[in-house]
Amino acid sequence: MILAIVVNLDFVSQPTISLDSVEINEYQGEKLSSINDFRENSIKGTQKVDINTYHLEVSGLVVKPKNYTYDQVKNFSNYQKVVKLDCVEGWSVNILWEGVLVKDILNDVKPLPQANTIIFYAVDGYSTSFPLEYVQKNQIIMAYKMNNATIAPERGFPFQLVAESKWGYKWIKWINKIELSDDPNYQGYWESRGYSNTGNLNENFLK
Ligand SMILES: Nc1nc2c(c(=O)[nH]1)N[C@H]1C(S)=C(S)[C@@H](COP(=O)(O)O)O[C@H]1N2
Ligand SMILES: [Mo]
Repeated sequence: MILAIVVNLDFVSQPTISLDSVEINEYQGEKLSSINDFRENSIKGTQKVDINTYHLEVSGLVVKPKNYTYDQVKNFSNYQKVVKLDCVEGWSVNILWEGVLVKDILNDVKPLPQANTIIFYAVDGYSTSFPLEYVQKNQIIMAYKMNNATIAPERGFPFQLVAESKWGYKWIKWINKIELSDDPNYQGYWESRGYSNTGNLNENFLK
């Protein structure tokens, strides 16, 4: 009898498990592209990241280098906005992104005064960099959701950078490391193959 009561209480106190939302196609009256409208042209194809062993390393010229789990990254304040990604190949996608601000992560690790460049690395060996100012003066998001749904493995799970005002090759997927550096001439994967380092949308992407 007592046992039955204990089992009952146990049942009542089960925590609520929130399930992931499905993709939406409109946000505040604005039509969104589908997450299937992207073209898959990643340098090594889809990367499968095991979230149980995943860490985001934030290191280099910082006071407190850190390793974050997926949940620890998601625990920073969450932001969402609609931004269009333009690939140099001529296609584009308008997506509702949700994620954390890169500058909130930086406030946690505290860049040293001589840091002037931020380099992002991904599990496929891809990398790209920006002047530190770009992420400090703008609301640059590292996204874990697209159109309300968790980013799919082929789209960059766990994180894709929403590099607004920059060409698609700056929107690094499968991010696993952020490095603060004093080398403004660092060249990422496509940048070292002839693409401009600034990658500004209003400029030619070829150097
Ligand atoms: N890690 C990684 N990130 C990447 C790439 C890549 O090959 N590897 N390709 C870039 C390019 S060229 C574009 S246009 C966008 C497009 O995203 P998609 O590959 O999901 O279409 O991702 C960018 N991020
Ligand atoms: Mo691209």
